[in-house]
Amino acid sequence: MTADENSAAARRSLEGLALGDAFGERWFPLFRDPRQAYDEVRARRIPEEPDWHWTDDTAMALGLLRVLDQYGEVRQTELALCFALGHDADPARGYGYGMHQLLPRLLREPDRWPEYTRELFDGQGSLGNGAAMRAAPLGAWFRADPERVVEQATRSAEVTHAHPEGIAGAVAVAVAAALSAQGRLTLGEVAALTPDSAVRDGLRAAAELSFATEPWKAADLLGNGQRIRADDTVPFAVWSAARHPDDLVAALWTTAEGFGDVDTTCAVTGGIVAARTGVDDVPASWLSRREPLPGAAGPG
Ligand code: F2R
Ligand code: MG
Repeated sequence: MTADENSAAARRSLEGLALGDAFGERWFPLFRDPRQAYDEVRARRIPEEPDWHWTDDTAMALGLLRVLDQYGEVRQTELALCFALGHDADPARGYGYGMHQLLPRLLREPDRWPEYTRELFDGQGSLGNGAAMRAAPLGAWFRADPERVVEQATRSAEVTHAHPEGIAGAVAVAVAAALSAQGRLTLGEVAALTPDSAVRDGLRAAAELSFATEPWKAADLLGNGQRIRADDTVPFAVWSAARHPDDLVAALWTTAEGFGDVDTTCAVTGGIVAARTGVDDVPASWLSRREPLPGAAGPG
C-alpha cells in the first residue's frame, strides 16, 4: 500500500467519525426531555439544526491524521504537540476534564508527555474514552497489518491516556476499523487483539449479544459511555458497527438509540463503519449539515 492509499483510507474513516461526532452531539440538548428524544430517534428524525458542529473527537482525530500524513507513523512528541495546538486553537470543542489539564502543559513542553500524562487523575492516568474516540482512522491507515495496528494505536493513546483501560479502548477501536476496512469485522476478532482489560471483557460480552437485541437494551448491558470511560463506551459502539457493517446511517441510528456519551459513541461507530463504506451513501441532508473538515472542500 502506498502512503497516498493509506491516507485516503484513513480519510474515509475520518469523514464517518466526524459525521458521527457532529450528528451525535446534536442530541444532547434534546436529552432535557428523554422521552421526546427517544421518540425522535425511533422515528429516525434527524436533529433540525442546520449546523452540526463536530467536537474534540474530530479535533483530535485530525491531529492524529496530520502526524500520520507527515511521518507515516505515530511520533509521540509530535503528536502531543499536534493535540495541544488543536486545543489551543479551539478549546471549546467539549474536551474532557483531563485534557483541559494536560494539553496546555503539552503546548509548552510536548516532550514531557510521559510524565504529565501519568500525573492525571491522582497518578492513575486517564481511562477516559478520548484515546478510543480518535483511533479509527489510524486503524484504517494500518489495515493491512494487525500487529502494527495494535502497536501504533498503543503509541497514539499513550500520549494522553496512561491508564491501561484508556489504551485498550484505542487498540480495540483501531483494530475494529482495520477489520472493517477489509470487510471482516467481528467482535470476537476485535476482542482477541485487544489487551487484557475491562474493555476486552466488554467486547467479549458484546460478541455474545445477538444483533436482534434492541439497541437500548444492548446499551444497558454493555454501557453507553455515560461514565465517559473507555470500558463503558467502546463495547456498545463496536457492537453497533458490527451490527451494520455496510450501512453507516443505520449504524449511527442504532448507536444514537443508546444515548449516553452520544457524540463519542457515534464517532467511534462512524469511524469504524466508514472505514469500509465511506460517506457516499449518506443522505445530502446529513452531509450538508456537518461542519466541514479543514483542508476539504466538503465531505465525500
Ligand atoms: N467532555 C465530554 N462530555 C461532556 C459534555 C457532553 C455534552 N457536550 C454536553 O453538552 O453535555 N466529552 C468529551 O470527553 C470524552 C473524552 O474524554 P477524555 O479525552 O478521555 O478526557 P478525560 O477527562 O481524560 O477522561 C474523561 C472522564 O473519564 C473519567 N476518568 C478518566 N480517568 C479516570 C480515572 N483514572 N479515574 C476515574 N475517572 C477517570 C473522568 O470523569 C474524566 O473526566 C469524550 O466523550 C469527549 O467527547
Ligand atoms: Mg466530543
